[in-house]
Amino acid sequence: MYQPFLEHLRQELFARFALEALPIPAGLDYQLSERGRQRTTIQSWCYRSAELRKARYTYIDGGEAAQVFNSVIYPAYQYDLPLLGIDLLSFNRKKILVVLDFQPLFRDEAYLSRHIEPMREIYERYSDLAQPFEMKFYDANQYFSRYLLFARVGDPDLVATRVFSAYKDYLDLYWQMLAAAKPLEHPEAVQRVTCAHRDYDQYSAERDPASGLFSSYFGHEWAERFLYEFLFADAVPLAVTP
Ligand code: BLA
Repeated sequence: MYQPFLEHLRQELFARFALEALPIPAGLDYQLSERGRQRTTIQSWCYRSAELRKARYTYIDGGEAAQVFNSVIYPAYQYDLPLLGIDLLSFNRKKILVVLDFQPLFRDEAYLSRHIEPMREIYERYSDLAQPFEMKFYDANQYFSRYLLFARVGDPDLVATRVFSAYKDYLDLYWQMLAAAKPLEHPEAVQRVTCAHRDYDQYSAERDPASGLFSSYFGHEWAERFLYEFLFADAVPLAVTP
């Protein structure tokens, strides 16, 4: 269902950046789960370039039962740009959730007007995809912007049309902003961004709503490794779980 989204991101990344593959720990790059008759695969890719310190994406293919495309793009530390966050989910072609955002590293007005305000025009064109749900897992005021697209899509046909179009527009804007970004000059400023990336990973690893889903398909141990060694590799597990 979301393969065209993956393919579009892949093409954009390869066309715009001199990518180098980043290694994914053994066993985390691909996994197969067989529960009854349902085969579910999870596959991930990860790259870096001069402008991007980490660009990762993951596809879960469980046939009709589960289609998930998830990605985070982390710019190099010398850019204080938001992270590009993508989470597209479909379960049984019925529960379809799309989330797309430029995830702010800081929340001061100067930062938001520089890095988040540019999203506004696109956001307003896709207001049907910005639905006012309460977040259950995350705090909407941390690492999410006011121009977040967050929608439950009732009609699966809208994914290939409306959602894909919004996705392409947000990505285009993100590449534009990255191309125009000026590298930070002061080491302290770069250090502040580095810490913000790490805090984002820690926060995200601890709250990831997919943790239960990974465990149910691939086991608890695999799920923990996937979260802390791949998805949010700068996070440290807080407690040792039995
Ligand atoms: C929600 N994301 C979810 C849910 C799942 C995932 C299972 C819960 C859906 C539900 O039952 O309501 C799935 N999350 C994943 C997967 C990965 C993951 C498969 O990290 C990794 C492969 N989530 C992100 C990113 C964003 C994001 C980058 O990983 C930013 C755009 C957003 N996901 C996001 C939000 C929700 C969500 C806002 C709703 C959570 C809530 O209600 O608090």
